[in-house]
This record gives sequence, structure tokens and C-alpha cells, in this order.
Amino acid sequence: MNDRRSTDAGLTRELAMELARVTEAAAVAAARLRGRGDEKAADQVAVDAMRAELNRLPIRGTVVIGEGERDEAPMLYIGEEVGLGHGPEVDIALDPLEGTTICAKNMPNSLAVISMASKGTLLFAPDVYMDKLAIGPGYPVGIVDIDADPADNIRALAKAKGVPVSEITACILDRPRHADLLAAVRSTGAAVRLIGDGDVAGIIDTTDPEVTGVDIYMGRGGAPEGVLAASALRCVGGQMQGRLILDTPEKIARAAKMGVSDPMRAYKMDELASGDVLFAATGVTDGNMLKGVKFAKNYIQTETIVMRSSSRTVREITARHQDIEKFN
Ligand code: VTB
Repeated sequence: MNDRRSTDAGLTRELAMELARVTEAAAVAAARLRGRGDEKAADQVAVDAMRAELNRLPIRGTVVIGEGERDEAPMLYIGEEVGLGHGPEVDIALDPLEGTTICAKNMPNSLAVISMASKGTLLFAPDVYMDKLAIGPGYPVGIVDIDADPADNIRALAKAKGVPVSEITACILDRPRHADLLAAVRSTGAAVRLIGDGDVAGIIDTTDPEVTGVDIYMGRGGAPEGVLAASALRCVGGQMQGRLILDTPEKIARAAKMGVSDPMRAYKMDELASGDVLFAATGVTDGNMLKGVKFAKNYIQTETIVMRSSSRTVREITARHQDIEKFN
């Protein structure tokens, strides 16, 4: 019998809970610097806290999506080995503070995020842009496509959802590069939610439109964030496609070194994150799905979502940390 309760390619279910601790620690650290206008400082404390927690886990982990290349990021760089050095061999994608600007401005939807997967199963994505398209669960496979006209995707989604197009909301990063996309989506009569940063949250939002009000995510953002978002969608269900933007010979060469042989390839969700995966995110600032960290007189409260692809369990954990000292 396939006993999913024990191990799936080395990813034990206990590790899902452990991951919550990792993102909680990063979120609390970053939240202390919410609204200070200092992106770098907030990111740095989140990195330090996440790394310290990760190094307490019984894993042999390798960071495949991290803070940057080894020569530019001293900690949690791509290739860094983390964990206690015994236990399952895993790949880790992380962003200790997704939405550094949002956190610095104390605006909605910054997160501490991590995903852990069986070794060799997360796309080794270079830090370039990625075109992304994502919808939540419950739709026939392929009703939207990254190569289709955006307006057609919106209409197809409305039809599949059984609502008029005017009841569809697309989430798009507010950037000049998205002017044409925005015009195309608005031409259908659909609504657009423009976000300043944080497309991992934007993509996760598509998984629960009744709560978040977002049906579809469209547009160009960071490739590393694309792999993180795909990991989450693998657990909840949903569809996602991503295409790396390799528009210079230098980027093509960099991606080739990381194993990307076809620069034009559109990756499906389960090609961005192909194996068993665990995902955790803790809110730093208040968001559509997760509330940010709350500092009370005698406790610190965090909200975390933890997911596991093999069981497709999604847990929302509100934690009241009464031993405040543990975050110091
Ligand atoms: C996104 C988003 C990030 O960068 O990937 C975006 O998730 C990429 O676009 O939060 P820009 O280069 O135009 O910002 C962020 O907004 C910031 O890292």
C-alpha cells in the first residue's frame, strides 16, 4: 500500500510543520522592520532568521532558488548547503522576504516563503524575468494558454467559470511593461487588480478566488518567484505556465549553464516543480490570504499556510508565540 503518511521520496510529513517554523522566524524578523523604508535591512534580518531555522532541520538541503549567485549573496546563495547534514536530500527554493518594497512601505502582501522538494525536481531558474499565467483549481486542463491572446484567455476563463466576463478579476504587476496586457484584459470588460510587487502572493491568490477576489494571474515577474509560486500551486491544484525571458545572448548562456537548453520553452506547473513538494508562507504584512505578523504585549502572532503536494493538504496555522524571546 502506498503509505503517504511516512515518506514520499524522502520528504517526511513532519518537515511540512518544520517549514512553518522557518517562515515564521523570517516573517517575524522582517515584520519588526515593516514600514521603516529600509528594504535592505528588512531583507537581511529575514535572511538571517530563515537561515538559522533552516540549519536546525534534519535535512541535507541545497538552495536552488535563493538570494542570488554565490559571489553576490553571502547567505542562502544558490548552491549553499543547509540543514543539519543528515536526513533526506532536498532542493530548496526560498525568498525570506518576498516583496521587500512592500514591507518597507508597510503595504499588503509581503511574505516569507519557502518550498522544499525532492532532489533535482525544482527548475534551476536563473534570475531573469518570466512570463507567467496562472489560474486556480477546478478548471479543465488547458483552458488558458500562455501563447493565446490574453483577451481570449479571460473570455475562456469566464466561460469555464460560468460567469460574465465582467465578473473576472486578473491580477497583474503594475509596471509600464504591462501596458498592452492591461489594455487587452480591460478590453474584455474584466477587472484588473494591479499590485506593486509580490507576484507569489498574486499567483497563490488565484487558488481561492472567493476569498481573494483574484481569478487569474498574468504578466512578467521574476523567474525565481515563478518557481516558488508553481510549488504552491502544485499542492493546491491549479494551472500555471511560465516562460523564461532570455532576450540576450548573455542570459541564454547563463540559463544554458543551469540546464535550460530551449530558451523559448513554456514550462508547465509540473515542469517548474516536478516532484513531491512542501510549501510554506507566513504573512509579513497583512494580505488577502494571510494576516501579517501581530506584535502584542505578551505574544507574537503569525499566520502561515503550509501545503504538501503528495497529500494535497493545505493547513492554515495561526500561531501565538508566547515565548517572545525565541525570536531574539
Ligand atoms: C516580481 C515580484 C517581486 O519583483 O517578481 C517582481 O514578485 C519582478 O518585476 O516582489 P520588477 O523587476 O519589475 O520589480 C518584485 O516586485 C520585487 O522583487
